Amino acid sequence: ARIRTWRLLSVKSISTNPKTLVTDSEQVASSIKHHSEFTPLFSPEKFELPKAFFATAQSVRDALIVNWNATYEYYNRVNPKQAYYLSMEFLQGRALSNAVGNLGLTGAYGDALKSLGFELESVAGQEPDPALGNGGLGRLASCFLDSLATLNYPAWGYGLRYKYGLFKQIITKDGQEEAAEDWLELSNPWEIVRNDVSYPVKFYGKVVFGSDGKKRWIGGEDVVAVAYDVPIPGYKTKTTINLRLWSTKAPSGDFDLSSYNSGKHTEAAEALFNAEKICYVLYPGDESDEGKALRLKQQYTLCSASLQDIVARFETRSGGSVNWEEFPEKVAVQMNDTHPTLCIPELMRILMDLKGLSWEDAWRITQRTVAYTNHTVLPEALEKWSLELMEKLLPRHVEIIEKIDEELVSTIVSEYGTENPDLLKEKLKAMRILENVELPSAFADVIVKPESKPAIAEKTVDQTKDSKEDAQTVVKKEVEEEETAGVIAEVIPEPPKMVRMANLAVVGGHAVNGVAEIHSEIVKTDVFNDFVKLWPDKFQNKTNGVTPRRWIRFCNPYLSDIITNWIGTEDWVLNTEKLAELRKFADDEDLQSEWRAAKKKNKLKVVSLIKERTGYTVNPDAMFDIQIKLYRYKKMKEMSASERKKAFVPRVCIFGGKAFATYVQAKRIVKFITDVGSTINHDPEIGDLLKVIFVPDYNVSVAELLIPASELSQHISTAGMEASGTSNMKFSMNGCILIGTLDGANVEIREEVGEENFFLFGAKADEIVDLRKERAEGKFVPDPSFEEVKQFVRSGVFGSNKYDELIGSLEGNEGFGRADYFLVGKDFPSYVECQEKVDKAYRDQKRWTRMSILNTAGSSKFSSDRTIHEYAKDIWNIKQSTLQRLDASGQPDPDDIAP
Ligand code: B1H
Repeated sequence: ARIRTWRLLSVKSISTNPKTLVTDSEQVASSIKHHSEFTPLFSPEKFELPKAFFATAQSVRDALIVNWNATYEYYNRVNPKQAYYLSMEFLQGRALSNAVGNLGLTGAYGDALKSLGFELESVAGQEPDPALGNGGLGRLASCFLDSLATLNYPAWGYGLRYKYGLFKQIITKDGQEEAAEDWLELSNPWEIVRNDVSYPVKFYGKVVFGSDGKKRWIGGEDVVAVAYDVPIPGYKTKTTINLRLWSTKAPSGDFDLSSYNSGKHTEAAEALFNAEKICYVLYPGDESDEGKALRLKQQYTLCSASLQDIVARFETRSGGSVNWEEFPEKVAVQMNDTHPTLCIPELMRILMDLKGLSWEDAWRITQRTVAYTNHTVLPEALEKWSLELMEKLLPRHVEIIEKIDEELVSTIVSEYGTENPDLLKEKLKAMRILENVELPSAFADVIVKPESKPAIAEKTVDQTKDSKEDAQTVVKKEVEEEETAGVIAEVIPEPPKMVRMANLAVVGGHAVNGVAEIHSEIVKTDVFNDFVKLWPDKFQNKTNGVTPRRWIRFCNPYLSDIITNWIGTEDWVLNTEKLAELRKFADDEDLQSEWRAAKKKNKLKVVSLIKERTGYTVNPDAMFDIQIKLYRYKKMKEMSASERKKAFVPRVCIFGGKAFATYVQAKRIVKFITDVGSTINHDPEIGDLLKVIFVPDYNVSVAELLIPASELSQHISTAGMEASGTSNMKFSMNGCILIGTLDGANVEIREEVGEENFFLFGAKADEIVDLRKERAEGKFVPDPSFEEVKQFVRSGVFGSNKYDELIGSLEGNEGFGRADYFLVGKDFPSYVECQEKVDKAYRDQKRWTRMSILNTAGSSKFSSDRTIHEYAKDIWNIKQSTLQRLDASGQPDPDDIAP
């Protein structure tokens, strides 16, 4: 193989010492052997699987570092505008196959490992699956990084390096159990710790005036954030960008040696633990006050360390002359949901308190720099923080937020005037950043007097009280005291003062986007409607996407080869528009049979996975489907064996997913699915006609196996609830047909693949409000088929459990929450009818395969490359910038510039 020499133009140190990318399988093998000897993780005498993985990963990392360094130096030299994607979650998945695939070295690594006695696939299977995210939001961030690198955009990701990723899910007879996921146990071969890149992060303390008359925040607790860099290679390009993850530690000197020596070992190390625990787990439970404070510390650590780093880079790249007005021309900060909203007051603080800018200048620069992506419209999911907690933890930021709120009040007052006080009051209530907080004094008279409060509440609630009791408990207690004293009073507890992060993000950023067309419409017409009236140009849509590298090319090599053969080029991996060319072959019998054979091979892999993880044997010729079929089971039981065979297509229903540890209802569902499985899967009358499988510990690696093997996939959220969904895109791309509602990205997928290739059912988003009202008023009675299913479950077929809470939530019985809030009883009959159409379509395998091919052919829009081009152009204003490649003789190779 030709060994390509990569070098940078005009960087002397590199041109005298050309770094070569090892591309030849013999060299690869010797590099792996080298690392097996010099990577000090395992004893030298054996060379077995885990060691083979670590040695291989180290060898790939060498290549990544060469490219990472070159990319970094290139950006330093060219100084382009750079985007920074800040996210509390990155759901990266395994890196080995992806990295060698993007480097174009799959063949070389496969051969090299063979020569050493291993298969690349089993070596790659040794890698722990890093789950620094919960689901869609974190995986989106990781897909974006892949697209940014692939498309040669100057961009970095910033996140936190959690010691424990999303919990490991264990399924027992009692349902889900959680265990810590110690993904770093054997170290992480992909990260590079930068001991020279660390920043102080402060908490608590107070605000004082400095000698220059400016405000300064003196922290009461100091930690240090240290950078861990994870190289992110692009596909078929040298560009390798960076995911910088922060880990926290105590400042040196915080270990209390004298306490230690006097035997107080725990106390001596308290500061160390206090600092390190910030990055222990993703989403620490936040029911307790300590949990809430920890989560806020996490968010602030991400914002503070990242912005200090970004500001430092801006200053370095400015050379001797820093012009702060240029900051937004060199930096774009994207906030992945509201979790990094503290970026806004933090950038203000840095610019004003540390760099000496005025409020006006700092505010203009901040607004031009940051932008916000909204991922949910569910009111209960819009993040709020207690003002009291924030005042303690981040006193200077609260001052800044109060001033931003005050300016917002002023804008609202000038927009709506004071003639209609009720309207003005309503707008202030909806739009202010601070909730349940009196108006700033400048406006107190202009508008309305604050409502008078009950005497007792006013008297007893003292926000400054240093107590773990919340305001409500304090009131209750004192009322009890008063009552015993013979005083009868009705007490309305003062509502808690809160900071609404979404409102802050909308006000402080220059762009706000939703993640699918329908979602962005709801954002505009509903959640942030009042802000749209003030700033219509801020609001945009950026329909999500997924990377076609991980989600088809690498996870589905069988299908990828077929696509490449029929289209005649592998370009589709970069230019997904080319997938549309498959349309003209959709009825071709040869393509159809190849297509089915590929699906079958993928299904066989899942048969093994299911056997290994659950013990169940499933039939690879049954339809692989994701969702429960209770009704189906009941109907089957009512029929004779021959009727059953005629009436139903055999299906394997596969479930995966994790319930947040404190989300009781979700846990009930997990338990229910596994109970249903243990009844149905052992029912001799049913046999292969229906199997219900819950695959434990669902993660990116499991998804990479399930998605290519799936034939039908269910995306059945009540319309208006799911912002976008991204697995729907992955399924469709892999030739799986969706059954779903008109919700999230389903709407656009259906448009792209054609309505005849999508199974649609259910109420539409704009009907939901009225339907809920009707449902609550008892005006519509759920369909009898739905009643039947509920009765069936209650009859005890799935064990002694009656699932009262679960079924109750569908009825709104007392104590079981909102009456069928998700309108399952309404959508159910149209769902059942739609499932009959699915069976009919599946019986005609030619028609089904055609639908499947047309799904892949219509998935072009859902590449995250398209999404990233849109962010780059409409929000970040960054340009593709490709590192020049040199040919072997060191000359610039004009034909060799990445796309
Ligand atoms: C999405 C979240 C989310 N929306 C809060 N919101 C979290 C909110 O633990 N938290 O604090 C965690 C996650 N995640 C998802 O984002 C949407 O539900 C999907 O529809 C969407 O596809 C995905 C990516 O945009």
